[in-house]
Amino acid sequence: MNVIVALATPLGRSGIGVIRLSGEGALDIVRKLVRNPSFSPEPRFASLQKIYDLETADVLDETLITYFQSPQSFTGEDVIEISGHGSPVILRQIIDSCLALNARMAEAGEFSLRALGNGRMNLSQAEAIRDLIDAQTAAVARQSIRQLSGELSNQIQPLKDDLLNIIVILESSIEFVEDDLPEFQTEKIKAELQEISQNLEAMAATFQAGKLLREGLRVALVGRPNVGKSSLFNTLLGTDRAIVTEIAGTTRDQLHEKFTINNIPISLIDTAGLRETVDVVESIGVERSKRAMIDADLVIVILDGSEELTSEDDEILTLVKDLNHLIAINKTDLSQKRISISNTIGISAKTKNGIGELLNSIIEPFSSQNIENNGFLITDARHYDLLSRAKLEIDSSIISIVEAASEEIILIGLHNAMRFLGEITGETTTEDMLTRIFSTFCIGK
Ligand SMILES: Nc1nc2c(ncn2[C@@H]2O[C@H](COP(=O)(O)OP(=O)(O)OP(=O)(O)O)[C@@H](O)[C@H]2O)c(=O)[nH]1
Ligand SMILES: [Mg+2]
Repeated sequence: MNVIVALATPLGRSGIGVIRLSGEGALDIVRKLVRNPSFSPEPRFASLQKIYDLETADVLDETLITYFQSPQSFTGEDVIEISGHGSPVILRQIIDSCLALNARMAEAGEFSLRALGNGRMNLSQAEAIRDLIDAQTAAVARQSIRQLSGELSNQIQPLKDDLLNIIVILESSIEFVEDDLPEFQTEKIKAELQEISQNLEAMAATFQAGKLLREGLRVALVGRPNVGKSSLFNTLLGTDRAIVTEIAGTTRDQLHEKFTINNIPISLIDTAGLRETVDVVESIGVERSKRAMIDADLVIVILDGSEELTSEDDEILTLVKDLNHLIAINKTDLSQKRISISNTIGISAKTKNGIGELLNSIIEPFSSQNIENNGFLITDARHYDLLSRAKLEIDSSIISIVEAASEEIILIGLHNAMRFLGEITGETTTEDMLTRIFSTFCIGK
């Protein structure tokens, strides 16, 4: 394999910057950089080396060079890491020298792709490295580390083993037996398939929490003007971010801010109060509020408890009917009018009364998931999709068994399920898919 090179640390000024080379011949390139044809670094030991300009022989940098001999390296090939001073100019010059010596710039994720090709890790582990690097919160990083250590593949492997056993029994009954399988055996296979299906479903179900952990929850505050949306926005964030006045129609543009509830990232959106208006600016704001409602994972409708419900309130309540929503009655510190709606949460943005309860209600549907009990979560939509598809295929085979279909028919779903499970770890992944997946990696990984 040809030698690839890339900067492994972010581009910019820093204490050190690390350049990584991988491939047969990496050591020859480095020998030329250090102008020492017999340079033979001991694997896994750092050695202090000057790197010279290829043409002028001027010293470019003083570096630490570490050699990882194939196959004991990240990619499984000869890998060399050059730790130079973190000057973008110097690092660029060293990389250019490597390119002049016939290395080629690595593509996004190419180091990981080679590691996969050389059996150093499976696909879900490579994806875990990408997710770890991209993680925005400690909770996501923890899940990625668990995936990296093979937890996902370890959970899937026994299911694949069971599935393979069943496939072997069915295949051999086609090959060798004249009659159909005896009933006790098909019953047993059916029960085993049902168990596999349930296991896959349980794994896929953790994606709801996993996605939340990774992407956070978009929560939009909506209501007619002056009910206290911006006041609640500020109270939840604990800052005076939004302008609050007693004038109806204060908020025009949407405001977005992030905060967390029990480690769950929340993206909070304050919107313009919804009402019919002839004001051009305000009416644009109203349109945006409606869009924000549709895009949100959760809508919090705010009503003013000190006033009667208005037709505007009624309209908003109709709008959110089919959306995931909560209803909060604000201004409970003032004398209250009777609002005959069930399942509301009384709050006061001013005194902070009821805010704790509101926070709990926001994350309630997710806290019953494994988030606190530290379970392993599916965080990648690709894995979720494959698990769900594998389950559906198995379910269709179960139906075929119930319908006393032939072994050939039953096997179709089982082979498909096997292929989908194999795609998670990369055994049955096509070349294009790999290219697509690895293009989401960063260069130098
Ligand atoms: N007493 C009391 N007043 C509140 C409370 N929340 C908000 N207010 C007052 O209600 C008025 C409107 O508050 P805002 O937060 O600007 O209301 P809004 O829903 O964002 O209004 P628009 O941006 O115009 O749609 C202000 O005078 C706030 O001080 C509360 O819990 N109790
Ligand atoms: Mg406002």
